[in-house]
Amino acid sequence: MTFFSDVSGPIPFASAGSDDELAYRYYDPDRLVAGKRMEDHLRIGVCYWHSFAWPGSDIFGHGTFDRPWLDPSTDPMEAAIAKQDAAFEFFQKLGVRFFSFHDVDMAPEGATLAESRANLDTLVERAATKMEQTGTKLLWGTANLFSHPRYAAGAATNPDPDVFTHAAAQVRHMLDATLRLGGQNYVLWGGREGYETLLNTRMGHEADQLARFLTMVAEYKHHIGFEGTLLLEPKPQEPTKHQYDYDCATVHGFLERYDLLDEYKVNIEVNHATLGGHSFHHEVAYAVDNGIFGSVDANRGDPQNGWDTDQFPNSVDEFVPALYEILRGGGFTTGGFLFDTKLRRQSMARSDLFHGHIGGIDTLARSLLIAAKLLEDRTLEDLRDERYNGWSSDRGQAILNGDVGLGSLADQAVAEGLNPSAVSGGQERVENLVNRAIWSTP
Ligand code: XLS
Ligand code: NI
Ligand code: NI
Repeated sequence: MTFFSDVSGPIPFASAGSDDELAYRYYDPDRLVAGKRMEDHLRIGVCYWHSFAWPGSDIFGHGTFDRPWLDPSTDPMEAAIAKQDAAFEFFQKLGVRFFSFHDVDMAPEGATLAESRANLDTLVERAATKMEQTGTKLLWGTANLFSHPRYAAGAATNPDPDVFTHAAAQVRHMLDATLRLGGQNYVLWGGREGYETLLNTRMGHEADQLARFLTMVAEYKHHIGFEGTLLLEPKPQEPTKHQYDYDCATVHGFLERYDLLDEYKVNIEVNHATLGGHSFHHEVAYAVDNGIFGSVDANRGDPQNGWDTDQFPNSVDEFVPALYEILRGGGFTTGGFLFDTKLRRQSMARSDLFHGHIGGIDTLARSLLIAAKLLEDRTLEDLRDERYNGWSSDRGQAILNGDVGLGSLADQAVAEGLNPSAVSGGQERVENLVNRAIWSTP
């Protein structure tokens, strides 16, 4: 059965002047950017959950979307098969290489863990065939440890070790499934790993539990020979009032504390960065500079409200600086840009899924071109080099290498009558340089 018959696909690349709405203006997979194909830079993926498993419901209202595969009167396995067909038809027509899913997005939960496992195995085998036929790849797999009521008080951080054990079963199975499908990463987003009130919470105990869980996951990964990257996805809150994986710096500190830095990197979501009071640029720069950058969930929030609206990215201004840091760090290895994006509830037509993705992908493609130019021209690097130049002096090196202590350094300052003058940070100038690169890149 065909679900997107209005769109023939694959979505073509058209020139910037074309008025075809179902075409890319900047995303040209084979175009070389800084010596690498655009497709290999961006590694675009579509998410199964918001795009195919969600009917457009919100906390005040029912689903609005035209998604025949979600018809509740259909047998759950048949519905899951139709959903998979719709998803793969969409991936192919959109012309992107990757996708991601949670266990429960792909297959219905059974009455027992064994039944859920059997359902998932059936759908995973079917996905494997489709992936082979279409050349689609799995960017990452993950387990949903937040929707079922048993996880209301957390999965790994639940006060009940039986819930921890249930979560372990789900993750073991999804790691097996991710390995089976040649997944490039495995993600853990701890939506309920946090607290609603500290009055009933042992925070230290929960941190130890989480660390044990993550250690077990890493050991199991090696045990089965999964070579993908394990990724934690920071988010400050929502659905819990406070999530332990608050932001990149918090996750980094946690990994260091529990000796897990070699095993995990981060999956940064744009809208989670802004929810945490940071910019996306900040989170990426932090991760790159601290060697934990892994992958990105590309979406955006709405500045007018404070939650995870997961809208399709449409701001080149927001993505250029982040893409710049990603390129500066050498680009993605196993990661990519996953469209963890939701249509608005009023965007009911199936074709809206294409419009959302096409606009978002073009935003990334154009941002990539601009960021690559900024890096190539050394616009920011020259400026930064100059700004930190003093640190290559004898004094700078002696400080950094630990050759000098506070006392002798202070003695030098006094003996020299040191009185350094302040230098302009030139923020407006550098902002103009970035804007000029944005405006002048065709
Ligand atoms: C929710 C998260 C979630 C993860 C996958 O806010 O973004 O969608 O990416 O569990
Ligand atoms: Ni996400
Ligand atoms: Ni999110």
